[in-house]
Amino acid sequence: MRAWQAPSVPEVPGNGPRPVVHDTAVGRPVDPTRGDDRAALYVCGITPYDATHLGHAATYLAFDTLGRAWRDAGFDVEYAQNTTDVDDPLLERAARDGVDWQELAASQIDLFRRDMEALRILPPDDYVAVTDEVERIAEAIAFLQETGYAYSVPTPDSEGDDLYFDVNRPTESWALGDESRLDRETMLTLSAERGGDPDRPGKRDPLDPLLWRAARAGEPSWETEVGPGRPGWHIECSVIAGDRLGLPITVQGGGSDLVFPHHEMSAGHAAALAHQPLANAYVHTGMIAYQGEKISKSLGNLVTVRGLLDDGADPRAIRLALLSHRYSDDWEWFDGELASATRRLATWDAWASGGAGHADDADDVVARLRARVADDLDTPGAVAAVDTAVAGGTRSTPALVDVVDALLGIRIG
Ligand code: 5CA
Ligand code: ZN
Repeated sequence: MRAWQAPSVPEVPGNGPRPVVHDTAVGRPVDPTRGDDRAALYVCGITPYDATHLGHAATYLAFDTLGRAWRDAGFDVEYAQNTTDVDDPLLERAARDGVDWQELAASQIDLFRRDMEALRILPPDDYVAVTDEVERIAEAIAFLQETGYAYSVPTPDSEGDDLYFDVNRPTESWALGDESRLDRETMLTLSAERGGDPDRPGKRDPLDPLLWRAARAGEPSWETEVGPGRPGWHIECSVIAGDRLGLPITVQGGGSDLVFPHHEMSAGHAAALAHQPLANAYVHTGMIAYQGEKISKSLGNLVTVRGLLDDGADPRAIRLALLSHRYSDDWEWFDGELASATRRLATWDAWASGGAGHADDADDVVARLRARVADDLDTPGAVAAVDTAVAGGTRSTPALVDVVDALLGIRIG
């Protein structure tokens, strides 16, 4: 599927350091490339049923920053992202609003593309709609059936049977790691809250996730080798990541609401399909809140990128406001943040178009910016380094203006 228009990224002389990022599986920053000069990034994409909110924007911006840091360090970056364009929340929203689910998905994907473009987020090389991959996913599920990892559960409301993944079957250790190991009660609660069905009768283990939903009247379905139906959630990301990037990928990314069950189960599927870890590292962004609650399509407390732009926000200021927070923190958006980012940007613009000041420490500022971003994407530290240069009378050399653009994605001047 078409992604979106790539922003220009200036070449800056020299290279930044190899980035480290916090790996949820081990609970500390790691260099997930492990000495390789290629970095393969998979980031879980949107479920397209409502506009891009600031939480989504912050998440894609964090991985955009990682991609920029890798490029700056000299890596070849390959980036894939899915869009969950068939799933219960999308179908429920379409039914609620009396619109066609495919039209709803197409219009929301379009909006997402425009928002990503406005924010100058680097597009994935492979932007993959789940509806285009149903055959491949079904093929993988058939393999899991043959190898004993998948089993069917009696499904009275369908001619076929739903298929589930047996979480107790893989012999390799595929959990995200001891660091993120949750107690069973928490896993059951999270599974119920995040798309799972622990109470479904007939499962071997309440935590077993759905791989394939057999066709139901009034629901979309595809004719495949595992019968008519549609894919479950986690398997889509395992199959797309593995097919497009090869396992193990360097980083599996998404918001912290995806740690369990989504990334955990996706890793389990990769273990069963390929006897490989899904990823060298699992990187998670914090949850952005607004008015005291996590921003969420289902809660409806949305601050959307489109809404801010329509109110006249400079997209660079939205970017700068988001970059002023640490990606891994949970934080709350206050309405004043945009105004303060807009003021900061005006100072930076004036500085970049001024050309006065001393140039002798400009290279140190370039190095400091690179070091901050490579250190677990410390963008607040990078923003502070620019502030210090602006306030301290450092001249805005072309290399300095370019590195702000290359790493922070903000063209000033
Ligand atoms: N389609 C699935 C992933 S395969 C999905 O989670 N879609 S989503 O539209 O619900 O979320 C898209 C991305 O935004 C996910 O990485 C999710 O973790 C992240 N996200 C959602 N809400 C927030 C929030 N309030 N703050 C930060 N990130 C968020
Ligand atoms: Zn995903």
